[in-house]
Amino acid sequence: MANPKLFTHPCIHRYEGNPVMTCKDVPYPSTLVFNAGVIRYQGRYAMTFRNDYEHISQAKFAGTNIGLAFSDDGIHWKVEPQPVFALQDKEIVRAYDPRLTDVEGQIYMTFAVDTRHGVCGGIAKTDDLHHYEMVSLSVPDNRNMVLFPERVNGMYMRLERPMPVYSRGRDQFDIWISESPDLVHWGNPHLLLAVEDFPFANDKIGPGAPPLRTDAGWLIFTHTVDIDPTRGKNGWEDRWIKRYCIAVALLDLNEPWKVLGYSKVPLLAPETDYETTIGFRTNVVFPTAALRMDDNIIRIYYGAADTVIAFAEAREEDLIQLCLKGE
Ligand code: BMA
Repeated sequence: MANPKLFTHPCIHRYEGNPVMTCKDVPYPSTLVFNAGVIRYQGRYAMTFRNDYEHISQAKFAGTNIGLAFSDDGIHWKVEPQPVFALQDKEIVRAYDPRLTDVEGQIYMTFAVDTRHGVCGGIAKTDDLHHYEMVSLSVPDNRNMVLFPERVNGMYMRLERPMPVYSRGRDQFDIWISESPDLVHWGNPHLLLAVEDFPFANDKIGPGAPPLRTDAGWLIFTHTVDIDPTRGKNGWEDRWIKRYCIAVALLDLNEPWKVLGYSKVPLLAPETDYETTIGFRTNVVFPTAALRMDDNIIRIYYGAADTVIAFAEAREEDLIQLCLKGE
């Protein structure tokens, strides 16, 4: 039997001008523009985004790099003339899915790194968003790493998503939290949220946006995945049986490994044409940034159908209540 249809929660509203960035905005080879880190930068907004270029076949592209764009309002973006980040050598295949965090005045980008010996999580630092210095790379298999914007009890904190294929089986993957004195040495890991916590996920979950501080706790936006073998041809691939939704959770401010509550229904489920039918991988909404706007509105940026960048907004208080009440 097919999985049930999932719906977006009424507390969140998509921007009616979505998508806010597509490959048409990019002045260099570009096919898919999605999964972007967004921060406030020098009174404006800055974004680093994943760019897959030159479609070869099915899920194959000639390459992936990371582009940079600026905006006055977070809606209309101007892309810099050249990509700003790419990793490739004998061992490293590519870097992708960047997230940006301003940690106490220093900007860091976290990203996934495909290597010939597994998928790792990378952390780099930058002062100008054009130049990056590697800080650390995790052991495989790990990705979807995001940094907290401030230290907690003197320690840097990150959310991450190891992939315990051997013990849990493909793809029962969960969200973990760990800490570091210097962003290089990471330890004291705790399981934060497991895939089976979410009634609408049966596959895997992973961190999305870097945590956002509220008076009630850290708000985190995660992706949740359900698979349905009855799904077949979809997007550009012969077979794609996953659906990605967005969920929200609230963590204790001082002990962020304690979950205060989380949504038992999706916050955002793929519903619009740019999330469900137009694009490479349909039925994907993948959160990667959350910013507080005026009037305590939270704006969540997400990749849609692995093809474009969109955002949706909700009141901070509604998101907190959704976490505390569950639905
Ligand atoms: C994940 C990552 C993301 C992508 C998502 C949906 O595993 O590869 O980059 O957005 O799948 O395809």
